[in-house]
Amino acid sequence: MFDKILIANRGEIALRVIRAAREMGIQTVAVHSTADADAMHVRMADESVCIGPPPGTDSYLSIPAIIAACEVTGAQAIHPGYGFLSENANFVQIVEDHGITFIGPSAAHIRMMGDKITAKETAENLGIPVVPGSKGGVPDLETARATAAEMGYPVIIKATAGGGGRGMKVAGNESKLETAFRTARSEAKSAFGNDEVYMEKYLQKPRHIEVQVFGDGKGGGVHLAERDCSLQRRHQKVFEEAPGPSISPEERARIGGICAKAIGDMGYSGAGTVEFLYEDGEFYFIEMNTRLQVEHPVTEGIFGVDLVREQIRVASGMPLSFGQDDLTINGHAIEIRINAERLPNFAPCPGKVTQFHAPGGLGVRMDSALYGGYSIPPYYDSLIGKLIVHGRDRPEALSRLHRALGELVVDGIETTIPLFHALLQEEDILTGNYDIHWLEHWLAENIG
Ligand code: MV4
Repeated sequence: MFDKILIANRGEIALRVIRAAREMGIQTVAVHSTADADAMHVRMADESVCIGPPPGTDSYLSIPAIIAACEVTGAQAIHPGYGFLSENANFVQIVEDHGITFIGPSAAHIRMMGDKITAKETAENLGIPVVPGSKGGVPDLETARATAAEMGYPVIIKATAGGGGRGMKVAGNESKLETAFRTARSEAKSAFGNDEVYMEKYLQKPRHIEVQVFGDGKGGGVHLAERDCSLQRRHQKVFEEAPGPSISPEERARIGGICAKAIGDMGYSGAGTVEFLYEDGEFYFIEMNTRLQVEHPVTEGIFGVDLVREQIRVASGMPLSFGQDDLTINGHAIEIRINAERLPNFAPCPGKVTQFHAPGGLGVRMDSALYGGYSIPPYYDSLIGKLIVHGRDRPEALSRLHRALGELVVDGIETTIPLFHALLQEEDILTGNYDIHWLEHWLAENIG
């Protein structure tokens, strides 16, 4: 096991990793920009290194600065958190070339899943059900026309180098195809420097269901059920829950088993998420994320396992602390993401937090790097905390969320807290009756 690890991140996820490491008796090194000298992750770590000026590109994304911080402090491994360098295959290669362990999958697996066509082909070859679509890339308009005619409209055009919703265009019929195709290509070119696109049948009312998986790097794989993350605004998740309220135990065992076997067969190492669209009782693979996700605590809540601890164990060559048969779901968990944003437009709203009070009590977890008197810098994303609740069933988790939300105090800045007070009054939220478009429709009718 490692003696010391470096956390190449900030905010709540840096705290999350420090906490797991400390419970394992591992020393921690925080890195920070000059804007984060007073940040909680710097205070909570055993040591810290300033790695550059405020913009992320000059600090949390600076590979030389992070490698140097490892060498200066003697950290043996790097945990990337999410975002920043967490899915950068070149970074992983450089880390390993310096004799440092990356706490995450191999550069090859990250690269494979970063290319969305290769990801889909790989998934299909491993027996995972995928969305019907083009075979590989769609090089020109004639191919696009032929592919769409064959599978039927509506279709969606996606960037091969994309993911997370950037560079997608929907065409409802043939007259819309040319514009959609050209726009998708030019947006892909400017956003990713790669204009390759592929095409899929467009699913109109799916849910976003993602399966948490873990590979031991030695051919073994397990799944930890699914999360329903359908409630999103502009491809940013807002509310996530586990297990999915629309998924039966039989469906869970089937899709989970397929994913666990695939992850083992790939020789995958560490935590991953297999993303599906779910419609009319069918799962359709869209992408795989090769990192720990923001919403991992809901999975931790229902299984009672520490996913970061398992990531560190696997990276150090140890086995997972559980097998599939040790994993049983206990109750229900919900996470809400609290952003420093002003409604109705969700405009970022950094500034000084004059008062902060985190809720507590049975089944309540608040992951946040806030403290009273902290000034939220304007350079990074606007997530300031995650409130996670657990209950014996979904209604208990919902009433606990309502109660905990009432205890939460964040003064001095605008936040998205009022959104959740409103959402918890909605019948569709209370019954779990929502799809990927529900929140955007609700916002259009109720907010601004
Ligand atoms: C789709 C789709 C419908 N049909 N693919 C958006 C993010 C990216 N990960 C995939 N996305 C979608 N892919 C097909 N074939 C609809 C979406 C989509 C979406 C997916 C998940 C959660 C929210 C979403 C909001 C709009 C569109």
